[in-house]
Amino acid sequence: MSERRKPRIALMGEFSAGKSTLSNLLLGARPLPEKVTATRLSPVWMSYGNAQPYREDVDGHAEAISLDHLEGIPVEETRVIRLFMECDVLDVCDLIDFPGISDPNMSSEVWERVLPEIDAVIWCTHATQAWRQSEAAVWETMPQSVRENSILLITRYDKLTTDKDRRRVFKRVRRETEGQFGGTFPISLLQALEAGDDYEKWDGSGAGPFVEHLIETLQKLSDLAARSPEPLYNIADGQAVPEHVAAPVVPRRVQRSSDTEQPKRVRPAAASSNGNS
Ligand SMILES: Nc1nc2c(ncn2[C@@H]2O[C@H](COP(=O)(O)OP(=O)(O)OP(=O)(O)O)[C@@H](O)[C@H]2O)c(=O)[nH]1
Ligand SMILES: [Mg+2]
Repeated sequence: MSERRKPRIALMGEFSAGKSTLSNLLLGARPLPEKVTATRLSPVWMSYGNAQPYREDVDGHAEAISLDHLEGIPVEETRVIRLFMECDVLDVCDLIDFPGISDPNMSSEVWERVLPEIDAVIWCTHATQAWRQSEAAVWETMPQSVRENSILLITRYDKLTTDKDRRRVFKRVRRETEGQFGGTFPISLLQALEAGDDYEKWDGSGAGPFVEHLIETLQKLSDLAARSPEPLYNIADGQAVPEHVAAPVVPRRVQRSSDTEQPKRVRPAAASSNGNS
């Protein structure tokens, strides 16, 4: 019997908005070598486990890859790069780190073809140029089932130096995205990453309320994912997620106890090391 499906969260936004920094924060680890930040990559799909990394090409063929030679992976022909790690957050969801949405060196097809796999998005928008027309245009195409379970992060908030600026940006973004996200949070991802055990720094980064909201969202999404074999992206507007999907009939004596286990709560490493609940 197949395992209960985990919700799949896409990390999306313009290039350099902080998607990969956010994935490092959530994982409590840096999955890819540092130099990779300069490399254009296909979407990187991260799941719990210790399997070897591989790329899946557009025809569905899998091929082992080496993390030391990511620059050699053909972007247009690679649908996803699959990575496996034993991190707490991946116990409750899969994370898919997308390339920037309007990268002139990459066809949008590279990430558009992965959208049907997703349930929800954490969208990173760069505070100093928050919620550009190009971002709004992509977000408009998302089904409501995805939008209402998604989170908007206004990243690089430390780059706004005055309170007045911070209030102005937050208010404008909230107004322009009203009803289009489940929650909006300003954050400095760098400060959150650097916080370690420094509770004040963690709190000051804005990470606390975001992580709390994320935990709630993941609990709701785990439930939805268990009921819907189809990712939420494929649930058309106005169509309800099935209230109840009949469980396959498994004779009692062969049922594993783990089939009925509740999903664990997510504990991002940075959050737990701060005693932040
Ligand atoms: N000051 C500041 N810098 C940040 C913040 N978040 C990310 N950065 C920096 O911004 C740069 C880009 O961040 P990434 O996480 O690589 O951005 P990305 O969205 O993954 O970028 P692409 O994958 O190239 O589209 C890195 O040098 C980060 O250290 C933040 O909140 N504050
Ligand atoms: Mg990135």
